[in-house]
Amino acid sequence: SRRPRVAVVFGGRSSEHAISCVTAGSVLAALDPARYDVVPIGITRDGRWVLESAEPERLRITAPDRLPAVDEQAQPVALAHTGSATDLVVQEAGQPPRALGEVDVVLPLLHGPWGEDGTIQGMLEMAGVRYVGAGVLASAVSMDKAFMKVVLAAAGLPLMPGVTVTARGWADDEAGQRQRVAALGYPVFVKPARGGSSIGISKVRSEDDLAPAVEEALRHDPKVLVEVSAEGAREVECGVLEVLGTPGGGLEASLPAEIRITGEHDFYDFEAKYLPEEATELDVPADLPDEVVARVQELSRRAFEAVGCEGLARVDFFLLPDGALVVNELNTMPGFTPLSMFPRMWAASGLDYPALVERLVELALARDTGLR
Ligand code: G1L
Repeated sequence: SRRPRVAVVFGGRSSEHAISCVTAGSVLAALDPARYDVVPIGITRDGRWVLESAEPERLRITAPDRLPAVDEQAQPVALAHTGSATDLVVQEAGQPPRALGEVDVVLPLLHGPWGEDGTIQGMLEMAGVRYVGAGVLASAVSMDKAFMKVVLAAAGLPLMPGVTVTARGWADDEAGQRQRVAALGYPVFVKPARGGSSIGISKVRSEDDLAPAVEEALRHDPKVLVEVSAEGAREVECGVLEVLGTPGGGLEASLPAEIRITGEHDFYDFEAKYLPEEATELDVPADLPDEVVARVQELSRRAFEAVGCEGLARVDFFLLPDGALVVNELNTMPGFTPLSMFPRMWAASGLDYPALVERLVELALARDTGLR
């Protein structure tokens, strides 16, 4: 039987275009060509799909001022129905369209709008193509911090108290919104509801500083989440993977890791996240008592289930000074280079990077599309 054809889709119309390219470079290098027929597909910054070179070398970062990007000159490619199957079709200038063959599974390495939010998942559902990771609803829910909290709260998971403020609500009744926030108690974090990285987030210590923080966050999203700050908390993360061949059953949780913020950073902000050596210390696995590890793993599986994730998720926690654990957020598309938390937590748990990628592909291949 032929090797499954795996399309790795990356780049995209996102501020994290380069990160997606670097991630694709790692994933492409990890996929065994003897097992899989790997097809790299780039999405340019303006949203065009192109057939990328099979050479992952060019996606590496060679210098800080030379970030990789999808090749704008590469040939256009499309997913198209050709009778019974969904094929990849390349369009060379002045040539008739050329079919590359049926796609068995897509690995969508895309961040933010048009990728992580359920849009590409919906496109693939309609085309009847299997893909790695969360489906439409779970992707969309976990992209929106306000909806994520509603879903996690309804499942009884412990969370920091918070309120949402919309652009309309703020314009119509700023005083009312200030009261809702004051009822939480300061300090609070003000965050745009959507958007992957920490852009637009600020910490507010008193009511005097609330308005500029809300207005800044509203510049990024018409919906803003205001949450009580987890003062003095430790930040702990945990990876969850579905177990192949145990429908309705198995979810495996990794050993947790801890992010220790060193230096000046108040929280795991944009700078700290992308300058890890300077601002943060990553403990993989985290130095935690067995009983705390067990609680983190149990809450991680419950959060995965509450959001209706598939394949994988990373669940982030605060461990409060009184010992309570609260869920901060759930990520269906976590950082995914070999140096990122999710792969490192699994490596510490006995699953190395190539084995992790293979497990995700095999989970996706085992899915039922309902179409064949
Ligand atoms: F396909 C998976 F496994 F579901 C998957 C997809 C995307 C895992 C991790 C990611 N992450 C990313 O694409 C990114 C956060 C690197 C995008 Cl910038």
